Amino acid sequence: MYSRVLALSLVLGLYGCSTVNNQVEAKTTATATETIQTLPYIELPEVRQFIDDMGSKHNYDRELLTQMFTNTYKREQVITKSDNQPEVLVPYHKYRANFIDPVRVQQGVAFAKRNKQWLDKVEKDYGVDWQIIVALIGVETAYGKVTGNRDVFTSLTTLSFDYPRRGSYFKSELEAYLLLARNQGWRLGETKGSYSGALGMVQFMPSNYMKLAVDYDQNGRVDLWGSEADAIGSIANYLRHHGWKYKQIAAVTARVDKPEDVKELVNKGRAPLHTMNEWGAKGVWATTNYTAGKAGLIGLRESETELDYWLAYDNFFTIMDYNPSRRYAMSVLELANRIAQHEGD
Ligand SMILES: [Ca+2]
Repeated sequence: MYSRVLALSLVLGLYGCSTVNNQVEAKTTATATETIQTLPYIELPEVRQFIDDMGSKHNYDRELLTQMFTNTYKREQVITKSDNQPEVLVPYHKYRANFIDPVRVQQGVAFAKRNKQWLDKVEKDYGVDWQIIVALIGVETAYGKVTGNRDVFTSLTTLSFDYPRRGSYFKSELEAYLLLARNQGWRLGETKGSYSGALGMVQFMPSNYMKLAVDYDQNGRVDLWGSEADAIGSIANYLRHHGWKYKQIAAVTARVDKPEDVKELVNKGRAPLHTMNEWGAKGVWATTNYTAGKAGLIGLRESETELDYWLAYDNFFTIMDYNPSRRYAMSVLELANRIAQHEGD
């Protein structure tokens, strides 16, 4: 009995609104094993409202959506994964080990070699450094090898209607996906992506795919799964859109005289905090070639006990616009440097 009560309160917690209480009871049927039996999404009033909105706002095929939501059920794993992202949970020295290894460096060098014409062109067209683009594709999907095999419609539906913390964000991504699918002629339910609905070798969310993906090889369609040129152009377009500064340093290693004194300033905010002079006055010093502009102070765990420091410039925070994790941004930079070092090999 306990587990049924717990299950019910969990579901109530998720929907948390008296108008759907009947729905919740309908959705919750105790089985012999006291697990929750979920009904298809079409049973939820907010899903029917969503279909109506798509119809009136975008003249979207209501019958098609009704049919899709009638055959779509909550995918629990999507929620579990969204609450346990390695970007948040794993210390840097373990996190980076997933991305900075000789194989990924070598594959990055190979990717750069076979795409040299596009990478040369993209630097001129967009003013984005080639090695960052290659490293991003390397970290996101191992250069297009791991683009996700989950049906995007089910992932985005689950996150829209069963993940209240970010439900409105995912609802707008579901809307974007549906429009994108209609524009591109994709059959709903056949698009595969990550558990959060990210698409292709660059893992764009649908709204970014619509806004920022480009047909860089000019074959008449944007293909972020099959065309490395389109992936390269799209990432460059994204980074330029978010303010990438060509050939500017992204981060330098730093020494901190008294960590206690700057504790509050470590990993603070999403933009550079102080000028290098101001950092110097606080006992924070660049240990490698730096530029004079403003920087933020990044601290990441290089071992269980040790915190390493960096002074990070605008470009570092532009990478965080791609994924708002400092571990992620630092991994991309490290991988980019390694690939650039080995490019001539
Ligand atoms: Ca193309």
